[in-house]
Amino acid sequence: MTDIILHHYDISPYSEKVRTGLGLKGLAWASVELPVIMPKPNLTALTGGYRKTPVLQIGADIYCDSQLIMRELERRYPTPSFYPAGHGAADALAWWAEKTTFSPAVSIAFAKRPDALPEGFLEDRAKFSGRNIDPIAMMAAVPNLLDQLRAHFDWLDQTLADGRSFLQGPAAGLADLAAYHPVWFLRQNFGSAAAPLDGFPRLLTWAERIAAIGHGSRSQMSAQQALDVARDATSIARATVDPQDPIGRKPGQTVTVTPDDTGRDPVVGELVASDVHEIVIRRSDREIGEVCVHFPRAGFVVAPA
Ligand SMILES: N[C@@H](CCC(=O)N[C@@H](CS)C(=O)NCC(=O)O)C(=O)O
Repeated sequence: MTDIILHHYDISPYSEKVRTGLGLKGLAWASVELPVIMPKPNLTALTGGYRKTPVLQIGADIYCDSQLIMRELERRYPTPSFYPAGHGAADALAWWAEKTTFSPAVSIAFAKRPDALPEGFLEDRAKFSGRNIDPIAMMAAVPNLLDQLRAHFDWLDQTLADGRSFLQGPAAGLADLAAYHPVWFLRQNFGSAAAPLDGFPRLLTWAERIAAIGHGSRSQMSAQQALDVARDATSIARATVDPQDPIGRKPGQTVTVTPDDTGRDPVVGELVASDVHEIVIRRSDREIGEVCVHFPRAGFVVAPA
């Protein structure tokens, strides 16, 4: 049986980024299907309140946010690498691409495909984003969202202009997978040449190449089985001081960790380890006992509890 458990749902773009990452590394993994809207009691038992999709579980270690999930997959399974052209630029490119195109892509689908949304979805996403979601205003915003996507897609398309297969050269990497998932979502909802992708044939061919990577080897697991795995395992995290921490945080301190954009549910725990790109906190749940929850640093607020 595989140790890798992905908590996700099929229509989630950020999950598609991770599923394709698992495919690129040729990994076997267990799929736990999450509800698309709250409540998600089995997930929050593991995370302590973090509700976003996807979450990776390996034993009693819970990795939140696709940024950190990809980092952990790279650490545990370095070959083939998500970084065929090195670190730094790949991470920055990934951050820019998904942060600028995910929100317009999903907003267009929410406005134009209400038929595809489950009951209670817009109310749930209003709470999730902290904004009022009005279907009429959403529809009125579509032309501008298409303009925004077209501008960003053009930059991606220009990057492929010299005939390279992937954004940073001949091999697919993190930047491709991050740029791909909003494109995938548009194509899922509006067909393979969905606007404004129809203006970018190079980008469409690139998307086909990424789709061909696949998802690795997926098997089913129930949420209860995943909780049992967490309960029966011990975390791999070890107390580590970050000598460069800008405000001198130390293992043993109680902190909250909260996303700085959407789904801002704080998770409270005892700091175990941290560095420039990761913070690990330990928490206890009545049903599963102790787990360590891992978060990225970029995009998260760490505060004393
Ligand atoms: N920065 C997060 C973003 C994740 C995200 O926004 N995921 C969406 C689904 S693709 C989500 O959580 N939606 C609300 C939900 O599933 O409850 C990541 O990289 O994982």
